Amino acid sequence: MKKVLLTAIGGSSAGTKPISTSILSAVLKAKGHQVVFFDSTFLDLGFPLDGEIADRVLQFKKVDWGRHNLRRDKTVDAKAAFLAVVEREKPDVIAASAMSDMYRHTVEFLKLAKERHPVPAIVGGVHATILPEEVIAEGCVDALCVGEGEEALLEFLDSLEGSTIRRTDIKNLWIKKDGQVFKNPVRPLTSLERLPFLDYSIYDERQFLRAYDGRIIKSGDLQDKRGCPKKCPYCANAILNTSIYPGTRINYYSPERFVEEAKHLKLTYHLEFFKNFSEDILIRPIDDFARMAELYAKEVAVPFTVDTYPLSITEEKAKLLKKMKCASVSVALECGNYHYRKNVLRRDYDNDTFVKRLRILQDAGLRTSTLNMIGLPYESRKMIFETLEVNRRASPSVTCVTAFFPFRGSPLGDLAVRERFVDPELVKVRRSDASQSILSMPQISSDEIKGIRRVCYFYLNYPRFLFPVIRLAEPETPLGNIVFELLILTQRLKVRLSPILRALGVR
Ligand code: B12
Ligand code: SF4
Repeated sequence: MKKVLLTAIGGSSAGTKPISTSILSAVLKAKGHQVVFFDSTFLDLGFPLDGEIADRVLQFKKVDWGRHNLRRDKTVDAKAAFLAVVEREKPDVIAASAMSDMYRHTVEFLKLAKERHPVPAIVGGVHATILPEEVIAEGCVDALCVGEGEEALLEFLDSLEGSTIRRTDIKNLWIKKDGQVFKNPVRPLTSLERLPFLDYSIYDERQFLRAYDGRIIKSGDLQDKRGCPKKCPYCANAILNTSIYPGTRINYYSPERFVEEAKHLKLTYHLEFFKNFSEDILIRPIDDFARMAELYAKEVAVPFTVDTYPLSITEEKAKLLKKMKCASVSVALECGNYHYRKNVLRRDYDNDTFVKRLRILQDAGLRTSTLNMIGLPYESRKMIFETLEVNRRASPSVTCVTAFFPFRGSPLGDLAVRERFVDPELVKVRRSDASQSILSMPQISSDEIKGIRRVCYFYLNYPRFLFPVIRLAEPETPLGNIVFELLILTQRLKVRLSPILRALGVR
């Protein structure tokens, strides 16, 4: 039996229990290991939480984060808190999970831990999977995991004798030993049916509190499958589906197993909501999906949000989602310019199709939200407005607009660097931030992208004749700030002013 310090350092999504740490904890405990968890979400690492960024631009209905203590605790030194855990618990191994945004913080913390308590450290998650050469080069990293980690981590623990790593041939792992790096191949996909249920017991109670439609609700995070067959060049799946798991990395839970787990989580943690992290819930073949919907409606019936791909939407599946009590479906448009979307983003559906498919969900009584990126490589102001225009037509309940971030290793991220739209060193040290771009391109500056993002709520919801006024609020100049504040004020008073605004054509 080993004591494992599992970490999630540098995350920004309050109200989320990542599937990675939930499943790794469950798997470790099922084999008799002891798990201590360190999560930095509510500690201050110098960047805002996702909800705070969304608030700046009226992305969602406002919620009172402070009332539920969903804010960072600025009175605690995050690094000291981490070291206190390390020194108190004296783990046999540190197992760190990191996406790219989290990676820099994770390494900083691991370095500190290693100075005080030199035990093996293993890193996994999407960053180590995509950029293993970079990760293994860190002095504080002894091993890393490429792809799925359940079995690999267990084998790694079994191979430890004190601080000595005995085996160097564990599939999915790159292991450093005596100055040499052993790079092992990736094993076949995990058999999901054999996994234990997700372990939420490691999380702070605040990680159960999700903001949804202006309310804070007790929510769980789960998946009915892993992976997506597509290879959009800005997404990790472009790499996962080619160099890591050639072919299609898509792995389904059976309807029975998925529903059994959802029911268990609902009852154990008294949940009233779920976020289903499936990348496309509707890709499941119809018979299987119908079976899952029937069972879920009967046994669980907890509302949930989920994502899908526009072309996966059919009337039959939309009705089944409604039957499952699905609360909201997010559908990515990404860019409103058809040629760019098809040829660069490799997403081939025209704007009419997108609007029609969204309408199918809306007609089935489902709340919809669209996902969009702005400031994409080569994108112009005109193209950004095409994106806003398609959203105006589609009229989702929520339009999420995110500034494109060039994640390293993704084909589009690497292209942005090659084209010199961004300094390669900057990409290494900056986090993605939905409200601002780090790209500066000849046709549009990062300030202009940031400005459009700041006022896009108004471009999406106010009549076109007000666009020149809205444009004045884009730059963060004294005049821009005054106009922006006035627009915000208008919005806050919208309920009261709604009869007048309606007369002016404001939605
Ligand atoms: C669910 C999800 C989220 C959730 C939960 C995040 C999380 N930490 O799991 C939420 C909504 C919070 C989220 C937020 C964001 N996400 Co997200 N998300 C996903 C998604 C769709 C599925 C991840 C998942 O749960 N997979 C299932 C689990 C089981 O797999 P896993 O996490 O990879 O973990 C396995 C292995 O990696 C490994 N492993 C993981 N950790 C460890 C640790 C050790 C020690 C070992 C041995 C193994 C190991 O074992 C695990 C089990 O097999 C992925 C898509 C994808 N293809 O991965 C994007 C993805 C991870 N997200 C991405 C992005 C960009 C974001 C955001 C920045 C979006 C935004 N602009 O707001 C934010 C960042 C938030 C933050 N910094 O905290 C990118 C990350 C790219 C990158 N290079 O980092 C991805 C890859 C999608 C994409 N577009 O490419 N996301
Ligand atoms: S459809 Fe979504 S999850 Fe699938 S590859 Fe494209 S961006 Fe990634």
